[in-house]
Amino acid sequence: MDMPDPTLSDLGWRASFSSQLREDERGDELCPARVMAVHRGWIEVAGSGLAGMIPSALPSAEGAEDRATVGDWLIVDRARLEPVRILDRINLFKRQAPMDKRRLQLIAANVDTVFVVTSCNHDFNVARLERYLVMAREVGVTPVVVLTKADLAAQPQEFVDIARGLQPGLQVELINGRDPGSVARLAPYCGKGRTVALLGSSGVGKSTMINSMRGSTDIATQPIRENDGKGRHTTTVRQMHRLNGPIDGGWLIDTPGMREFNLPEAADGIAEVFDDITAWTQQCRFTDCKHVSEPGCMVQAMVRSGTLSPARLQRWRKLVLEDAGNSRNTPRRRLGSTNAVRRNKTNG
Ligand SMILES: Nc1nc2c(ncn2[C@@H]2O[C@H](COP(=O)(O)OP(=O)(O)O)[C@@H](O)[C@H]2O)c(=O)[nH]1
Ligand SMILES: [Mg+2]
Ligand SMILES: [Zn+2]
Repeated sequence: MDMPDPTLSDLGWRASFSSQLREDERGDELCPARVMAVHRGWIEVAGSGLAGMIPSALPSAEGAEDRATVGDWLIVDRARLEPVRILDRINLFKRQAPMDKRRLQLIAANVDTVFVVTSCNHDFNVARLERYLVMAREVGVTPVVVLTKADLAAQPQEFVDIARGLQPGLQVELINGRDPGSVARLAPYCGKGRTVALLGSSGVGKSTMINSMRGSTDIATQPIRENDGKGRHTTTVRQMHRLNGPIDGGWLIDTPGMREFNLPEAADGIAEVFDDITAWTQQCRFTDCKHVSEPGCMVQAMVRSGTLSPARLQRWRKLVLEDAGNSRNTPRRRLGSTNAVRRNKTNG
């Protein structure tokens, strides 16, 4: 199907990138281009009058984040077809590599909204949902919970109610990913130049909803294994999918199925997703309160009064402990901010 090449603003170009350009980066030799897809050793880029594959290696790649990932804006040398530098990102999704926890894997950059996708069946898991929400908040991107397979659940509204209850104001959308009429409700999150990343386990229906949103069938979907409801991983290359069909304008980024992932650093995200508990920890009598059985523990008081469920406290504790463990391996940001031990008590 023929479609006009996207303009820079179609691609998501905005003032915060413009302001980073030097005089010589607006011309014929050097120009901005967005990373559309990442392959082994190669990246696909698109800019004004520029579209194609270039090598992914950057001249000054020192840190773990100095690699191009999907959604990045690069300065590209038009004649040599080589990347010159990465423009400062608005945000960056990353995770610890599954095989090697010390290695960082970059997932997507410059994302406007993240769809946290889960289905109205056995994949639905509050703890996992919260981990994805922590990830989105940590990165600073607004999450929207998308519940798929509404058509398969007897009482889909029950899933919606549980998801809505996770955080005040959390946006939750219920869809049948196979039905274009149903996915149309996601259009307000898309639109010209907007980038949406999809996070969620394999098999929840990410590729299916992308196909329906685009009015295409070209993204491989995979039937889930009947016995355990878990999907196999079909998404290998990470790429931006252009919306210019039923939903017109914007980009979707599918991510690898992340049934298991470790948050590299998550203190801020945890504090946001569990802002109620975080606030209570500030009111405990002791600054190093472990919130177990200390006198004057506000968190335990909230459990006793029925305001905080023990299960939610448990999920919070698990994430905080995990983050403390991860932060030890990440020298750059050793100190989490969710932990009351580190609070400077100035009042009371
Ligand atoms: N009934 C129903 N099936 C769906 C829905 N969304 C996805 N599926 C099916 O679930 C399976 C996994 O979907 P897929 O898009 O490959 O999941 P992904 O791994 O998240 O990309 C496929 O067989 C889809 O047809 C939905 O909303 N309703
Ligand atoms: Mg998929
Ligand atoms: Zn306490």
